[in-house]
Amino acid sequence: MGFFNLFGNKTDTKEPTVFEKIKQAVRQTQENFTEKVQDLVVGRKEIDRDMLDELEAIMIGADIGVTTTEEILDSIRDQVTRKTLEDPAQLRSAIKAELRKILSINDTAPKEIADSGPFVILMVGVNGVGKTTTIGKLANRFRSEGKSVMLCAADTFRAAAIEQLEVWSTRSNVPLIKQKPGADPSAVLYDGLQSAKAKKIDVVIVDTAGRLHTKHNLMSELEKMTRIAKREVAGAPHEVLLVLDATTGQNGLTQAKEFTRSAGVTGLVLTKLDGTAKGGVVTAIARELKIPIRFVGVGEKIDDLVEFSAEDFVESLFAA
Ligand SMILES: Nc1nc2c(ncn2[C@@H]2O[C@H](COP(=O)(O)OP(=O)(O)OP(=O)(O)O)[C@@H](O)[C@H]2O)c(=O)[nH]1
Ligand SMILES: [Mg+2]
Repeated sequence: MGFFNLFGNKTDTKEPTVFEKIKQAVRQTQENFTEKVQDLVVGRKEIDRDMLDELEAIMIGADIGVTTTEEILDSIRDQVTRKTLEDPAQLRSAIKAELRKILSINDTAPKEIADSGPFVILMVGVNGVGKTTTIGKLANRFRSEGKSVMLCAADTFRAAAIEQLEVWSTRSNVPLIKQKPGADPSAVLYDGLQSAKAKKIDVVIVDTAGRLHTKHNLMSELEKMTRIAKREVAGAPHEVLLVLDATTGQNGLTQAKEFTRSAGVTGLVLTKLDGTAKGGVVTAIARELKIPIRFVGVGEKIDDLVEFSAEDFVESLFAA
């Protein structure tokens, strides 16, 4: 990272940089997308219709989504017609520019954590997407930035959910507020917020259930929790982060639309980017939901969470 020791050698920090982490996580997507684009243009003299048809198939295969793919191809066809794009070797950079444009729409900075009263983050999403893991990673991140953090076990539907959060609370060394399995999630949230206010905690991260008896129950529970948070802490919930599993591709979009309706989602976390060859879904999600992607999960370990940046994502996808 630019630190040099007394002898002028670069100090050997084994920690991968944020960029290296994303690059590693998109390796499968790179094979499935960027390398195929490269194979498509190599040795070709002109951009023709066949080439663009093949490009379309590659993009859809990388889960960029039909609508988003069409939008990108329209722009590329237009550039070809106007002869501003003729050389197949330039196709890569044209695609890169299009992806960057789409992804930057939502590239807004996360909300500032103010000094006054707890900053409340509600984590929502269907079961198994990585909510609890992401909470642990976020807790660790905020704590290492010098913030005091508290976790709130409002997924009371499964006994194991509370235990899993407890493991992450120990691992990230932050306190946890919990009740018995089956307790009213809103009551746990209420407790958590009282305790956080009394202890002047900076950030409260709330785990919620991914599944209840019915989808309707789940959504009305989230609405109720949002109301409680609003009543107990001014401006809360400051962030409602919807966690989406990148490996489920376009299904995530359907889930996201439902949560957005009921839970007032303010940001997205896309997990398991490291486990998919279809990382193009990031683009489809950014374009269709118009909600900022805050973080991406790039592995199962505590520091496998990076802040999302359109620039880094696109660069890593096209990096050698
Ligand atoms: N490879 C990889 N695995 C991840 C990532 N994030 C979470 N996981 C794994 O996904 C699985 C589910 O994660 P959880 O955090 O338990 O998911 P959850 O949303 O809390 O699930 P429920 O509590 O059942 O609703 C675990 O095995 C995690 O290790 C990631 O970024 N990359
Ligand atoms: Mg969980």
